[in-house]
Amino acid sequence: MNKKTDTLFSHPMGAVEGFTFDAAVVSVFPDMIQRSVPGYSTVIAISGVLAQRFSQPGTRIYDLGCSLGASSFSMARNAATNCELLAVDNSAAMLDQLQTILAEQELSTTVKTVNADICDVDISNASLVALNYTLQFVSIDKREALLKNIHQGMVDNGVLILSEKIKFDSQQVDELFIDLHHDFKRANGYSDLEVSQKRDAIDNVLIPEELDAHRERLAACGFSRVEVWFQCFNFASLVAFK
Ligand code: GEK
Repeated sequence: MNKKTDTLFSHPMGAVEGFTFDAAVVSVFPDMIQRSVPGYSTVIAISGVLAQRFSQPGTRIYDLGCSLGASSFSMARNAATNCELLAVDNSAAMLDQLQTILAEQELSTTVKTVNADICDVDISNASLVALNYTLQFVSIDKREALLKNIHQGMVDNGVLILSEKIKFDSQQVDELFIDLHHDFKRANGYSDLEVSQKRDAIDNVLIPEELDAHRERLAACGFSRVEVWFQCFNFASLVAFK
């Protein structure tokens, strides 16, 4: 996979524009997400472990907000027989690059790309759905309808993986984890300027919520059980069972 170094925010930008998943971001995306999201590799690898356990033969797996397909490939390589994986993203630039990467893969699971808003996608016959760092980009008022749609499109014993940046009810803890996240980015080679300009760009684009808000919404959408299986600072991953 493309590993060009992310230097998009390394020069002073004056007014920083809102972050979008355009061609410039796509060209550095694997490096950007790896150096910016604590636990990213773990979440990708464990998505495959969860696929091995919970995907069911002859069903669909959805990767909603697939970007360059890291979660898709991890799940596809570990899926039950005759699964079809739908990799959905509304960034045409991401999906163009994903098609190129897909063409180089040999997979026994069929992977189809879908250029659409995840809020408009028809979900059916799904045994496994991944929302790895994507729900955070959907406006809060649309999140419940999306999760209800996912729940109703799942087969019995369907599983949702939900990975998100989160916030905390204690301001002290919230500030500490934001600081530690920024320390993590600096430890991965980002400068103070890059950290601060990226923060400005992502503000109002990525809206984190508290874990309790996720738990309550998932329960309201019909999921019978929700567990946090991973957390590092202000990034967490949950599994929700139909
Ligand atoms: C991974 N899951 O590597 N509809 C469709 N796609 C969307 C929407 C939407 N409404 N909003 C955002 N996206 C991936 C990483 S990245 C996370 C996911 C990050 C897409 C957006 O275009 C981008 O590709 C992805 O969600 C978020 O496992 O960059 O922090």
